Amino acid sequence: MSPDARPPQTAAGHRSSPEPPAFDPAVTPGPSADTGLPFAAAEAVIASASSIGLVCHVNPDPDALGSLLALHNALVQQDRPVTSSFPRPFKLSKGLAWLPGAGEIVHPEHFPETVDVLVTFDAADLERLHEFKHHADHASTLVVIDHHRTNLGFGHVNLVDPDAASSGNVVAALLRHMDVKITPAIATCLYAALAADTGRFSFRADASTLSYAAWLVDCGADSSRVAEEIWGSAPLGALRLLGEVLVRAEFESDISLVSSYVTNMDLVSHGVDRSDTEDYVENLRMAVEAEVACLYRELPDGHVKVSLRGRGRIDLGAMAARHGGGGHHDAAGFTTGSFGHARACVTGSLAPLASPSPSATSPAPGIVRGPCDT
Ligand SMILES: [Mn+2]
Repeated sequence: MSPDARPPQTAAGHRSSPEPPAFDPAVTPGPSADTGLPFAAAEAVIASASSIGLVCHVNPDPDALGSLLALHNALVQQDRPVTSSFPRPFKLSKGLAWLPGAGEIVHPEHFPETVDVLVTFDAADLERLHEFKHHADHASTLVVIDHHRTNLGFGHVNLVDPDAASSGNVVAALLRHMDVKITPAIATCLYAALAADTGRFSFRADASTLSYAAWLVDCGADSSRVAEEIWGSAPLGALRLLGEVLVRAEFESDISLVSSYVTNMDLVSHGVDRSDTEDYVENLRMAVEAEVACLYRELPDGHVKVSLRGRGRIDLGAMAARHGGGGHHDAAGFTTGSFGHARACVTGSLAPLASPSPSATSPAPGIVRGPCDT
């Protein structure tokens, strides 16, 4: 964004204004007109659609749900024919169910068989949409909104920006093109998306991200409630189980891995919903001894979901992709058949990175501590 593109500051840009501040491209990051993304095409197909479906990936996180709800609320505001959903098990954690518009999301069985335009959020590929893959295959126009580097653009119109801090940033840019008034409800959804995908402003937290966050708060985003509901609250059983998971943590120094696990029986014995364990891996990631943190979680069908977190020196997104999953450089995951196989996949992928080079005494790439190259 060139500084020259900054529009004249208006009264609407000040906090004392009763109106939301103008969308300021100088402080609103994410894709802008000069990134070449087809915002005009997305706007046109949405404007002319006879029915619009919005879906995000399975087990929505705050970015998936927040980016979906931001556009959902905007389209409701414009009286557009929109229906929103996400795949089974169709369960939101308590920390997300309060987000504005969440109560209007319909169960997959009530989603129209076909829609004119289907918009997907934060899903790097069709598989992440589960049963909505069918709808994606049959929609007259498929619009893909995402920021995963592994997203190759599976839609007719692809708003995919790997440099965007969250999928919500891409939605914000689209809303700007659509000239949508950013209400407190929309701002809160976009803020939740941004806060989550920056690790609560721990990474990708450059000046433009923080300016964008401030702009959302100016627009009425309830930043305190986002912090309290999503990260500041948990059922006691979930905290007790987290304690057990941390006590179980193992450290394998040769591959610089800290790992632990959650079984279905753990959930039963503590009365915990699976969605309440989504962030456990973030606690493991804090272990300063390890380059990689890994949490294995058993799924109802006995498969195991592997969540990986890193410190910048190993491309976990690429590693997860080799096992049929995906994600970002420092946060990725995949699903596989059993605890034993999951563990073999992870340790087998890390071992070559940890082995000393046969021709040199220097540490192997990927494990060496040094300047982060990401
Ligand atoms: Mn995301």
